[in-house]
Amino acid sequence: MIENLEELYDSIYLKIKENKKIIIHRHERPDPDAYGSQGALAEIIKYNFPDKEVILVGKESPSLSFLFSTKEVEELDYNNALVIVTDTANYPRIDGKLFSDNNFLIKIDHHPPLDNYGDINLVNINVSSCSELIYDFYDYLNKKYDIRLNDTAAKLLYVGIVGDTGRFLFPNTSSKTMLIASRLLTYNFDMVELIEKIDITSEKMMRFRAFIFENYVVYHEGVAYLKITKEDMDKYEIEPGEVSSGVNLIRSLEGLLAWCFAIDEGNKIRVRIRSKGPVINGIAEKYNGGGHRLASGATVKDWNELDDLLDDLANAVFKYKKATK
Ligand SMILES: [Mn+2]
Repeated sequence: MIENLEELYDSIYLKIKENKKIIIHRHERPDPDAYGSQGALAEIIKYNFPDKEVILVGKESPSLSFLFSTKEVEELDYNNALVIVTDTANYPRIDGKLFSDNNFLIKIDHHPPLDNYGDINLVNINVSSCSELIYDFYDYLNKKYDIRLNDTAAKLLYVGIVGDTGRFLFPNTSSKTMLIASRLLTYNFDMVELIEKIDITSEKMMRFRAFIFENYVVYHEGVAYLKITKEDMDKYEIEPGEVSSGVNLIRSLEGLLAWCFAIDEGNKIRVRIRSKGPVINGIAEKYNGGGHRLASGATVKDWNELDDLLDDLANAVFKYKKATK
């Protein structure tokens, strides 16, 4: 797949050049990388091709809407538009699907490619974030076609990388990630102010963090989980998406190797699984999910099935410990 990257960059560049109107999508419940990759790509296109119309769509997230706002669109807006989707692994998760089969669709993403819904699919799972991938794309275009990056694009890419790497702490952080971050910091934006804004936590979320620390359960040596019921979410007035954002809060627990948050969404229980070594996306796939080797999502039908999933995690942890002793 990697040897094709340059070909993919070229074909996407050609499509961008060919089209006057470009509509860029991201995934539902957007995180900093969804905002960053989507917004930066738009900035790069607008900066280098000022006569193009670039439209950003997607429901706003209250905590990230300071970065830029999106536009309400209708089906008519998609006439003769090129559609690009960033940071979105599968079709159902695309936020806003008013485009049709007539629209040429490009997927740019860094998740394992289970659903290549695009006419062109630029997927690289060896980068920290979709924002890093957008930077790689830009870097290639810069060398070949003298495409430039502006301050706003640099800021947005930085936000995306910081978000998906947990501030350069998660194992997806590579030396190349750091190099790119370093280059981005040569642009003119206030990094400190930006990170403080990203870090702002609502009071209800602060209280919910206390709930997390109070209620996680050590299931087995190296394995922990947290159950979150609808009542819990009502009590703290938080949404399932906000719960998921807390899954890394317990990662520093001594001895922990794999853990999950199980969130009761009414008709199903969504499970966010994380690991510090054992590969867990096979387990996620067994329970109607998938994802990265060390960060995946699954769905179970009830709490009993969650126990099965936890047993599988305990097994993976046991094998991992034996193999790495
Ligand atoms: Mn991402």
